[in-house]
Amino acid sequence: MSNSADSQTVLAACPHDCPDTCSMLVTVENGRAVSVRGNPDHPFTRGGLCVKVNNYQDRTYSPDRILHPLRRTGAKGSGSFERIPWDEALGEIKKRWTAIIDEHGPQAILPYSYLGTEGILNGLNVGDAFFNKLGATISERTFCDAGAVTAFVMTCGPTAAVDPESFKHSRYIILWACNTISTNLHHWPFIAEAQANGAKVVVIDPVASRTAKKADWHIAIRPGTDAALALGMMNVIIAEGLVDEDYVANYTVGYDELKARAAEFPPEKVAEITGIPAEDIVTLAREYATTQPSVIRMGVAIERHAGGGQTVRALACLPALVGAWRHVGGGILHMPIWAFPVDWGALMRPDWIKEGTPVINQWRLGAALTGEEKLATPIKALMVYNANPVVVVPDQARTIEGLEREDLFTVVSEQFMTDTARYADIVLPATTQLEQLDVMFSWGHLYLTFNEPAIAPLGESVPNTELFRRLANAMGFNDEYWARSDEQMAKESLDWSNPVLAGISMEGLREKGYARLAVGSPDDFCPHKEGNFPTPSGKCEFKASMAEGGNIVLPLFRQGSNEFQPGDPIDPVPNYIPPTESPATNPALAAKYPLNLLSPKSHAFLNSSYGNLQAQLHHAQGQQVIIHPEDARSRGLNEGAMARVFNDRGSFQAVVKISDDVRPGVAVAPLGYWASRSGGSTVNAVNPTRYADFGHAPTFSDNLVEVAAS
Ligand SMILES: Nc1nc2c(c(=O)[nH]1)N[C@H]1C(S)=C(S)[C@@H](COP(=O)(O)OP(=O)(O)OC[C@H]3O[C@@H](n4cnc5c(=O)[nH]c(N)nc54)[C@H](O)[C@@H]3O)O[C@H]1N2
Ligand SMILES: Nc1nc2c(c(=O)[nH]1)N[C@H]1C(S)=C(S)[C@@H](COP(=O)(O)OP(=O)(O)OC[C@H]3O[C@@H](n4cnc5c(=O)[nH]c(N)nc54)[C@H](O)[C@@H]3O)O[C@H]1N2
Ligand SMILES: [Mo]
Repeated sequence: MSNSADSQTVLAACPHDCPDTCSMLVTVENGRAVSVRGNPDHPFTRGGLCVKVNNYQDRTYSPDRILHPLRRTGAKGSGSFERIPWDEALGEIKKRWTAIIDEHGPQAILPYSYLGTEGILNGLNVGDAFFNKLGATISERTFCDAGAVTAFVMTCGPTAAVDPESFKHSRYIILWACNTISTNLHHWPFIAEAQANGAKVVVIDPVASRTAKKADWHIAIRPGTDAALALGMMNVIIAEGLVDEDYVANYTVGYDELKARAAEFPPEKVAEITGIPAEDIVTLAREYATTQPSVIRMGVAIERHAGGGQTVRALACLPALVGAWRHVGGGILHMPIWAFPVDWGALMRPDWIKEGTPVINQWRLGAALTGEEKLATPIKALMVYNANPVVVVPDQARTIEGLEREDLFTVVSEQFMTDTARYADIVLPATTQLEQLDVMFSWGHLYLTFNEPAIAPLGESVPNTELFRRLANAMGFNDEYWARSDEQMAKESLDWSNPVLAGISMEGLREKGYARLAVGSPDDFCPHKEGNFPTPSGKCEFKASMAEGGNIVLPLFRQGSNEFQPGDPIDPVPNYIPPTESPATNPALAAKYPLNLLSPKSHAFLNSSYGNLQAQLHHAQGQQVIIHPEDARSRGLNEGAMARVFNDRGSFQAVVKISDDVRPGVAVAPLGYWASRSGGSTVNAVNPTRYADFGHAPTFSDNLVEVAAS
């Protein structure tokens, strides 16, 4: 898109790890990006951006950007660096890595990355081929949805399931552990349209979130008890004859087993577990079953406790039981990623992984660096890109302790001097989305989006693709893989033989900025009207055949392996696994630490990104902890006071906010504040590193603390 000689509009895509993947228009004047706005033509973005991204050019041009390679000059963590040329940085990395490989082997090198940018080229898998070639230890990335994905695939198979745009046809919408208005904003207009047409919107959340406040009914559940609620709904649906018998007979397996399990969860018992009155459970079940099309939108937050996997299993069984899949706008929406024909294997090259390469999970970073985790080869070098582990990983104090190790050689590729980058020996400058080319899939809608670079890279910053080309060259790798341009990589990242790309070409995608996958329209997309679930049985599996092998971590999260984890047997029929840390399951712990701490996403940050930028900090202020008036009163805490939030794992300081938006017994400390700006620690100082039941998912919500005046 070009307008005049000195003003152009460039078609871009929001880079963030967010379901919305917005189509953006960047105005460039005389080579400078002066503004960004949402693309009004895009059916999901509809012209709007969010409070995080609507000034994205200020992120790009921030005076705090890292624009040159840096070498540490002060103590680790001090933030003292000097500028060095790229050649010198690469030379030093090569020298240190080579010495470490000679002495300890390549497994002493640990890559660490996530989704700082979500692009297919520069995102999750950008460094995998390089580290596989090097023979480095594998970093298992299960930050987000790894348990839910496993559970969903076990039940319904890898299916896009429901078009989020089809929600305009829904009559009963349950937003379950999902704060749409903060975390999936562009889905809201479709929900609001249904609501305006008479649909009932129900939000199930321990907190009266921004979204809950717009709902017709907010059900304030006790954290981590959602599987009991789903089984209780099934109990009522079965007892009252509201099952779609025909759908169940033709398109599901394991109904008898599910029926027996649901019988264990009568409403009175579920009321005790969940804190929801029994009559509300009955009403919810009846309305959900009989108001078709009914649809459930699960948030990622649903998986963050001991039984997160089984919870998603239970939720994913509900639509088949009531036949919601028969209707456009009926079913359950998880992540439509399965619709995108990305050739992940071609990007990550699992064929280069050497037999027996060790795997370290992201949660275990502190343990791995401090020696608590017993490793055959100790970690001597760490490379972080697309991630800010000091802020986003539990056991924050131990992560920092590990990063402080004098003998650890740390390289960080970043846009900003984050809490993690401060501990680097070498920092490498990364471009922002306005300076790089990428193709985006989405985990919240059915459009591919193209990101055209709007401006040349600032300073000496490079896209991640180029970073790994330079590292490969420094290490003497001369495979074809690194000879490809970004354009060529973009083309080769998609499987063009897949019918969902019918009528789409790379040229067309670039010209328009986005393309809807050829999966039908939001008015007729109804893939499971007659079953057709891509599971081993072809049916919705109430009793999961995949469970027989045990637990799995899918290859996207743990490259090259979708093996079942031996010794990790799981119940093939959805069940309720109580939280590990709750008054009901651990009264002794609850006596010491009575509050269940949640750390949801901040409205103004994107995970840890923007925790340093003024416009967003203005909205989010400092690290806060929100508690119920009764809990504040009994602790003598006043609004605005500083408090210490703590348990045996650690502590952080936060400003007290008192609100009956949270249930008594629940506290909320949003994620994203930087430790270096918050007295040295933030919410992940107190969070557990325990895995949930499926997919090595996190257990952030399964977390007891105490709050005291400080
Ligand atoms: N307590 C608690 N912890 C959590 C969560 C929670 O809810 N509660 N949520 C978890 C979840 S769901 C997630 S997804 C993770 C997110 O964890 P992360 O992915 O680590 O978080 P982000 O802040 O999105 O991105 C990390 C960094 O990537 C950098 N970056 C952006 N683009 C680029 C690029 O192009 N190149 C390079 N080299 N760097 C770039 C950004 O500047 C940023 O500092 O956090 C997890 N941690
Ligand atoms: N503004 C903003 N948007 C984002 C992000 C961001 O950081 N900021 N991050 C992006 C990423 S990586 C992700 S994964 C998504 C996550 O988006 P969501 O899935 O919406 O996740 P959260 O905001 O962590 O939590 C959503 C709601 O779940 C509730 N909750 C917590 N525990 C439980 C529970 O046990 N049961 C129930 N029923 N509810 C519970 C919380 O109170 C919260 O209101 O957001 C994406 N979008
Ligand atoms: Mo996430």
